Amino acid sequence: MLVSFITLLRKARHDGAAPEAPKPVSYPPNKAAEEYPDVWQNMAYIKSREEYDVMYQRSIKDPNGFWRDIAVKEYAWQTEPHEHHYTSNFDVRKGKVFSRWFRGGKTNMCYNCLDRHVEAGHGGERAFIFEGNSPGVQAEATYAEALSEVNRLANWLKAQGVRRGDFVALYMPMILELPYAMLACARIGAVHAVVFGGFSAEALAGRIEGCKAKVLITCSATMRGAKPVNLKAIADEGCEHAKAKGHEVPKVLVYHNPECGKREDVNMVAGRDEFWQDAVPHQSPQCPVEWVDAEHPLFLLYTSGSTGKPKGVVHATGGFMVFVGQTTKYVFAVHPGDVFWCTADCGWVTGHSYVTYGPLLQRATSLVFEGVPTYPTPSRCWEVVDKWQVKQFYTAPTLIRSLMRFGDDYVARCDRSSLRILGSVGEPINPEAWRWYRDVVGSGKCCVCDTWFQTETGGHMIVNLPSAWTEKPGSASLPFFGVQPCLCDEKGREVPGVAEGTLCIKTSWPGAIRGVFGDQKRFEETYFKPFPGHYFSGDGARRDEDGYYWITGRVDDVINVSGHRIGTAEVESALVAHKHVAESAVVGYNHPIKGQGIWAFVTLKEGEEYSDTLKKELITTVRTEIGPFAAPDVIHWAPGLPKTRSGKIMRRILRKIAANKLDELGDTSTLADPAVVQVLIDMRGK
Ligand code: 6R9
Repeated sequence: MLVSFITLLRKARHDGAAPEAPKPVSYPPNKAAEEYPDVWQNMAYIKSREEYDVMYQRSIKDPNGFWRDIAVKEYAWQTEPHEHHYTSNFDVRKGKVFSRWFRGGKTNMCYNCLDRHVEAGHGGERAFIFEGNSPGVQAEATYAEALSEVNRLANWLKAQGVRRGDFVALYMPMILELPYAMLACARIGAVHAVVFGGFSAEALAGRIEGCKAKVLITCSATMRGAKPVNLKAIADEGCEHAKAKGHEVPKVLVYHNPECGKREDVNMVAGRDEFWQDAVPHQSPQCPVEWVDAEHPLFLLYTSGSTGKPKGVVHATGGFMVFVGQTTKYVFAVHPGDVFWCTADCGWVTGHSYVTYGPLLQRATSLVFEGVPTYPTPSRCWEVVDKWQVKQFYTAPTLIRSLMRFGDDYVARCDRSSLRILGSVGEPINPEAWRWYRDVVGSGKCCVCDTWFQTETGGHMIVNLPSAWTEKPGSASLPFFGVQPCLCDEKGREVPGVAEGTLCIKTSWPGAIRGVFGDQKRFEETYFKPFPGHYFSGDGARRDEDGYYWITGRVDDVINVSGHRIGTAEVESALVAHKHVAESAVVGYNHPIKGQGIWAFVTLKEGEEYSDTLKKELITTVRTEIGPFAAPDVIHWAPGLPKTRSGKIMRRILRKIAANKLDELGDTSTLADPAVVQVLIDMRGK
């Protein structure tokens, strides 16, 4: 009786003109709110999944209004964006693919990061903390100080003839001058192209030549732990190679790093090179802001795909600014004055979004760390956390696993009570690392926020908002506002509900890639042709009964064993679940019967010994964690894994070792430690 009455009522509402309000869905009780009371009560902007739902629904039903309201309320514009500012096309079949946000708006990223706060009376608050490679080397900069330094550099750049739309290449270590240089470019409308300090001269040359950089800003040298890296020598070689490719950099600005040798010893090219310390301090600390259209490019960042040479991903000022500011705010529950530490290098997108821009947009204090996490001891990160009272700590699973190897004592000896949010990014986080991160690093009192995004997405796409819902270890959970993910099958059809497929995005979001530099065709072919109508992420994912997304890894890393598709990340996670395993990397190799077999490289924890019994145990672990079909065919002991300086495992190399194609290893010079390759080769068959 009651039921039919409700049905009638609903029918009546449907028949009427007034649109029905979305029915609130109730979810299971949120344990995260109880477990992290301080985050939930005092920090979180979104306190429940219901609250998220309301905001999320509006963000996808009315992206134009949702983002405009935020943009106008929370950011400074010289001219506000039009009422209808958003247009896009993600469907190659309908013509050119593009995204445009905040059309009609004129703004400036640097103004929003610095001037805005200084003008509002917050110039005395800390914008940056610098922690050097050696403990004791440190610096702090207020918003007013950062602004003066940025302005001086901006004036120097202008004096070199750098104008709106010109490219400036940055090849720097993690010192404050790197974010300053990014901000100085943004201030005058120049486009920065940061090249990670771990790249070789050849790679640097390709990028300098690719964007025809008018200026290169670099540094004399840097220390990584006990190891000096002579950046200037690599930069010089890079400039030589770029010249050979047809582009000569007219001007090179060199920051003399006082921690690494005397300035007399730095090789300077007459007429081309100038020391930052000689050139910049003489400039005026005032520099007018160059207002740019919202779609004006903010930066170019090269990223590697599964094929071909690296692509220059282009991001636009307005959209990137609004999106990165909002993800920082909601995902890390950032408030003005919070000390926020993202360990990523500014040479990667995470450093762009969450070292330089995001924290400043939220008037937080961004910590810039030049060193490495194990120097002088594996306690370093937690000592830095205590010293500066870091509230949000954001890193990659690889760092967590590498510190896990050293045991809990290095963590336990530090206080860490300032921590509230522990972020994770870069790869799927295996539940073992997740638990160690939450329970040991965070003493069970911090939210772990897994954040899935890409160079191409600018900012977080799938995230767990802290304490808004219960975390599941290994799942990045739900889409950020305005992001519409979907899973597609191999025919390009969307699969609904609980499902697995290729992760695609249905519509544009403000931080979306605007193009591949100078190559619209490659842009469309890479991202929009594989699944027409969608942005193709290159990742596989699973959606569970609560709508949570579980990233399974790059689709190019999927192994097909006897018709079973197995995510390498799944097997790795299973292996790492074994108590003696520190880390593992799994690749496929040709198998005469199964099509592909599973080859697992396994790094043991300190002090554990290789044995055939342990190999059997590991195989049993995978059999029980996933199923017999996923059992590795080969366990290959790996004292170390070949990783890029950003911590990504170079599976290409592992595949060649597994396939015994040792003459096809390719370039190993960009590895953090190229020597591991020979060690792995020697361990083959052991
Ligand atoms: C931010 C960044 C992007 C690729 C991406 C995916 C992997 C990043 C992840 C993650 C699982 C996460 N990835 N975050 N996988 N969970 N939280 O790393 O950008 O260097 O462009 O790499 O990294 O495979 O496709 P980028």
